Amino acid sequence: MNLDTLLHQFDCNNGLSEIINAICKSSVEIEQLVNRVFLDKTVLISKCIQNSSGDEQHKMDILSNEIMISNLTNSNSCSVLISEENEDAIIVDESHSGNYIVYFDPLDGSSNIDCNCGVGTIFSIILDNDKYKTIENRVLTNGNNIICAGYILYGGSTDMVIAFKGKGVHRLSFDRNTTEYVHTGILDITNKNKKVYSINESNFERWDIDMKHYIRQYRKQESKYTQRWIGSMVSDIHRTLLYGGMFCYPSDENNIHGKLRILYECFPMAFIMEEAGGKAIIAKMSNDR
Ligand code: AFP
Repeated sequence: MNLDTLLHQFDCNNGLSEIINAICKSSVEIEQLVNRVFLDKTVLISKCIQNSSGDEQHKMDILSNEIMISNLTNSNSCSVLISEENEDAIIVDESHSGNYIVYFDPLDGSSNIDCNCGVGTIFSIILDNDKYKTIENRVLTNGNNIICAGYILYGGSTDMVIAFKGKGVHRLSFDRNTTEYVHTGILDITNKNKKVYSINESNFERWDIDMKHYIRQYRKQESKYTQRWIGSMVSDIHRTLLYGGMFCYPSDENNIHGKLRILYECFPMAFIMEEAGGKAIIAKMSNDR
């Protein structure tokens, strides 16, 4: 089954399938950039400026962001685009405007790109219900309004994982010969039982007492857990979905609100995890990120 058949099966209409196709088209273009990263190294991974989240922005982040914005705008289905790489929300011109707000991180994990680690594009989509309200009153304040979220992992192969509300999580793999995404499975974490905990344990000394206590349970010999941390959320979540286990990034003394961005990383990944039968938990909520 290819992507079009899947979208048809799920009655993705009113512009939703156009948005997903625009994200797919973008992923194919971003994939080509990622593949060429060592050939055009000086251009593609040269460091640039800090983005709106305070992260260092690479040329790759900027190019990937431009690709996403251009394809999503041309889908004629989005009213607002909210990108990790842009300070402000992008209001799509009336002539191209549609019914949905799309959130995205065009290239998450880009600080790992120099060593050929899997990086990814993360997105989530909500219906733009009330265009008469100001943008501040229309954007996502929790993950419950998401109708579709997913990510594309640019790794050994390029995989798209996409979740629709109430319809589970689907994995599609990009076939470079036919240049199509092909359905390669339904992801259900409930029948995966590898004992892996995924956390940046080098922050241990900076966690609060409860967090230390929680992780010590995994460390115990009898727990039989092993630890994995790539440091690229898309790769770490992908492994967790496929094998089972847990992923977390707690706040610490240096990052009192946590490191991950709630709109671009936490909400979409929590949505995917829950659709796959898993749990997503937030211990402390900050309004800042
Ligand atoms: P970059 O996009 O700057 O590489 O950040 C990636 C990320 O936000 C997320 O994908 C990882 O899970 C997390 O940072 C890794 O953080 P540490 O470097 O602190 O392990």
